[in-house]
Amino acid sequence: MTMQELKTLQSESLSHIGAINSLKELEDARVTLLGKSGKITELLKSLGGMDPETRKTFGQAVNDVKVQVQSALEDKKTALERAELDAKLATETVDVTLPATARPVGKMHPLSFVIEEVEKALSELGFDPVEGPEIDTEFNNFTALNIPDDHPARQDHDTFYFKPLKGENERRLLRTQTSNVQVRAMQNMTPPMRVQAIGRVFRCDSDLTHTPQFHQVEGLAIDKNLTFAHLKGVLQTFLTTYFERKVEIRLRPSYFPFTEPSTEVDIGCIFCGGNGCRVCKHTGWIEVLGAGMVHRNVLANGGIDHTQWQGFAFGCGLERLTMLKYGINDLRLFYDSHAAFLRHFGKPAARI
Ligand code: 2U9
Repeated sequence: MTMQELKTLQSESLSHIGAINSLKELEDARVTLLGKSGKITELLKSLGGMDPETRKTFGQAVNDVKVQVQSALEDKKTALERAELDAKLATETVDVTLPATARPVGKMHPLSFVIEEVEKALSELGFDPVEGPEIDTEFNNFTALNIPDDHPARQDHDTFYFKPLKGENERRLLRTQTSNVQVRAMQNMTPPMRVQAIGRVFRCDSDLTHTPQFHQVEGLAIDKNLTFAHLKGVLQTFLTTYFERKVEIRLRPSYFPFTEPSTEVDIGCIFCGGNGCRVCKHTGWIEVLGAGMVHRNVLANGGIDHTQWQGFAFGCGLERLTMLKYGINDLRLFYDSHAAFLRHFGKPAARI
């Protein structure tokens, strides 16, 4: 090939590459010029048979052509890919003015958000949430709480017992109250302590006002010089925060094996303001929880010296608290899984 012919090959190749409009054509051009048997590759191969002088000048010229063609191919490739992407983006633009598709969003079950409200109210009073198992031993559920062996609450018809496993000498059960959590807390922590336990409890009971599974919150405080007055103050603040209004409280003497003295706590009826209505059965008062000073046997079972420390505790059913605050009049609604119930009483989930 003469120098002139090489110049022609160069200019034709560059103008051909310049006119290419697709990546496929560009690849064809690359193969034709620079592929294994491409025109420029063949020229480079033919250099071997030339005399040294010609090889030097002609070889240099072929190499220049190769470099220019390579660079033209690369520039074209970049330009074509860019054009392809621009075209794709142009067809995929989103019309942000279109109305969004409505997506149904679930609601939070009233019990779930009451659990959050109660946990927050008690945390503000310094009660740290603690957790424990729903299946526990008779000791942690009953014995540690000073509930005697012959106490009716232990009877088979109140408690779900498991068949003992081989080699197990103590029966296990579904906890009947969350107190097993505080028993474990007393054994594992050192006083002073303030803990709250919220969770599911189980009793073999089912009628209009009882379900076999329900939820409780219990609080336990252990400190030096704790008195009934501290308990009353905590309950007054807790109930005021939870109901988000001024509530009156009334303490009536009561009996629980795990507290001494014990009390049942009423709030002034939030529906009639104390004048008497169906909810408060015309008494002006609604019972909301039980409480008392922790029995010395219970402190001892938790490894705590009753001559040094005092404790108070309280417990209440969360379904009842929820019904009172949100005006739900049938306990069974909580567990029926009716979408209409959730639509009405549920809380819209927080948008993320
Ligand atoms: C420990 C020591 C004491 C928790 C308490 C009550 C009173 C109470 C009932 C309310 C309605 C249960 O859901 S309900 O049926 N609870 O009246 N609970 S004092 O006392 C404790 C707990 C743990 C170690």
